[in-house]
Amino acid sequence: SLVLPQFRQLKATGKHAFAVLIDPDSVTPDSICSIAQKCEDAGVDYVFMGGSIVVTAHVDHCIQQFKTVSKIPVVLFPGSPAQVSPCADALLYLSLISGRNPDLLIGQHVVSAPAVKMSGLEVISTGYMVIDGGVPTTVSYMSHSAPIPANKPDVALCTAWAGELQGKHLIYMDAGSGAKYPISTEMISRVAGNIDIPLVIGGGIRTPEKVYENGRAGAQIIVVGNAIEKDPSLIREMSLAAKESAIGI
Ligand code: 1GP
Repeated sequence: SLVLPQFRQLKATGKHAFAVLIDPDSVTPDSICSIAQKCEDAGVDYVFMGGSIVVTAHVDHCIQQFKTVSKIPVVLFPGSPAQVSPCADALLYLSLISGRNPDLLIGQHVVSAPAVKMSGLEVISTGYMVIDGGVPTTVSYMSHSAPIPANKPDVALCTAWAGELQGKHLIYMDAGSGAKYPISTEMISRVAGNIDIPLVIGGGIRTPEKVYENGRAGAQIIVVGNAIEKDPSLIREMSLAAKESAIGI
């Protein structure tokens, strides 16, 4: 079944989902099966697949391997058009709306449009916003774009509003992989409480407590990559924390 209606349903019912980010560059065909099994056992809701710089060309293979073990929907979170794979369930069609680099707002989209059309993927138009996480991240370097300052929730909200007004289906606020400081709950609640589309939060989240806080602040989907790569035993508690953060509506 389609992924975006599930995200919208989360927003409508005050429920929250947990997503594990898998960077195809840091897994092997064997290790991906072990991660898939752990995600399956822990009741993970989604797997986001992608990275800022994929040097390997095995995204297809990673997803196929993953799917031999788990039925969890795989959502592409591509760092470049080369990462679009028809094997996934859906594609976050990212436009870097916090940046001012036309290539990442529309240029790469034009180049990849034929491949995206032909892929048959569910395309989820995503307003992607990078928030300053206290360390220069790959995405800010690669995108030639300054992140939104961490202490400017109003700038974040106006950016999210602009994305919503442009017809984006989803807002993804990201402090960047390995961020020193994850996005503040103040900023999350400011944005989540004032938009009508689902909100994804990621970057620098290291504990189940932080996952829970982000859910309480109003994020529909909470994404963790690095911390789980280092310690896969966190998956279960984090997945549970996201579900326990549900807000009765
Ligand atoms: C990065 O939001 C993701 O794009 C996840 O970040 O690897 O720091 O969890 P981490």
